[in-house]
Amino acid sequence: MRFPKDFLFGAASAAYQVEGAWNEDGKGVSNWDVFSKIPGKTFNGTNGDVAVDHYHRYKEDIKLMAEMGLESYRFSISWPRIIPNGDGEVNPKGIEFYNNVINECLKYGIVPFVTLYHWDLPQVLEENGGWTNKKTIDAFERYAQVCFESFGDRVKHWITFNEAVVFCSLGYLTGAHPPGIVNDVKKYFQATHNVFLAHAKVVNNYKKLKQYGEIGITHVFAPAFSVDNEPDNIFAAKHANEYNTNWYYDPVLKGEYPSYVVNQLKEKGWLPDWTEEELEILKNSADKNDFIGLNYYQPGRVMKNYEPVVECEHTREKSTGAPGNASFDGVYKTVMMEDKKYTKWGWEISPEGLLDGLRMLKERYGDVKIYITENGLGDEDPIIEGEIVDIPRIKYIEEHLKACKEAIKIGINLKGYYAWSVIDLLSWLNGYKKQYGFIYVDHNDNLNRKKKLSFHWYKHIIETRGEE
Ligand code: BGP
Repeated sequence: MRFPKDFLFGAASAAYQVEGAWNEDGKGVSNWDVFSKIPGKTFNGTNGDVAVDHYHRYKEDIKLMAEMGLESYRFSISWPRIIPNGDGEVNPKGIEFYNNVINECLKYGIVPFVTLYHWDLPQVLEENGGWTNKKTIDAFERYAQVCFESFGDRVKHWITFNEAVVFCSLGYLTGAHPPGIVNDVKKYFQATHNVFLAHAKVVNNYKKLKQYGEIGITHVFAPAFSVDNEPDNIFAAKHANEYNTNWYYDPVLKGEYPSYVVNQLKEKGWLPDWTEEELEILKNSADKNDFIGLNYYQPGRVMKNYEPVVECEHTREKSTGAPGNASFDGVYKTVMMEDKKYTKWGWEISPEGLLDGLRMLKERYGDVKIYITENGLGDEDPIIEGEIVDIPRIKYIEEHLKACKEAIKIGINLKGYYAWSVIDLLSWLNGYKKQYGFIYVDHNDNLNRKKKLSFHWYKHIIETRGEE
């Protein structure tokens, strides 16, 4: 079987992780510009001030993407580059930069797939409460509108937010992302609600513009599975799915919150402040979503947590995504299992988990259109005689594409696959050592680009549409 003609083969990046030029051409300061300079917050103090200098090298990078035969490039717009202080003046140089990127993609027939928010919030808004402040929703609406009006004639695929679960939980529960707040459960849930509301409003606004493109949101997709058949552990996995999947997917796709979680939040005093009118907005916008984007790296292997809930010490290492942590409410914990395979950073490699998870989604949300908006292997790539021989990455993506094919065969409405990442870039908490790209960046030699083995392999996959 070949992948259907309308299935998009893509690869992704995010502004803060590739652009650099953090204070050039009128760009405002982002929360990450500030946070990454606080000692101990990032790996060895790495930050995105220069990143891989995509801001100055986008032409060279997009040319390489074209050479690879990439059909679509998922990238994000930096909000503070467009509106430096969050809700004030628009920066013409910022508009110009993304016009250039978009036009460069189109020149080669590469479809731009644009994320509006991949975590770099204007610092001024962060200081005013960030996503816990409802004023941020208004500012986001305006920023999105500026983007639609400036680029919507050429951009036909929009993602509002990338991975709300990550920036909200790491921002307000573990403190590993800005604003670096620890164990504030009330704020965590408030931030999630505000994000869903901002998403719903922006979807409504987009539809009113009649630009005839598509819009959706990208969520982490980490379906939880019980480690065994023990009822306690099965319950723990259900609980994890309620909090990490249903809480995020239901308000978007069903327009309402899962009652299991709502009831518990009520009891514990963690329910976000919301109005009837806001809940109505969620309800009315649900069927306007054109797709859901899934970032799939690994499933969760879950068991009941028998240890008492203690205020645990939060470290950067504990927030980097490897299993082994108790949930914030102490109900379950994620564990590593002997019979599973893991990356060097402890992330499980499980193409089966993707397929099983997609089945779960279909059961709950029906035939919603799906893009895999991120999937890939973080590795320290082997260099042999000057060549980057990233065979483990090829194997990883090959297996996950196989799972995608299976999914299509069983009737999942899957329309595209975006490898993370198109080029080596900054990992938020792991610096530059954790590589994901098809294109290598030499940090010892002027950030020069070099094609990895996977570059040629992915080109072949795209050319043959994955025929085996
Ligand atoms: C996702 C983010 C990406 C990217 C990826 C890999 O959560 O959307 O921006 O960072 O994970 O993560 P890491 O760099 O931690 O390995």
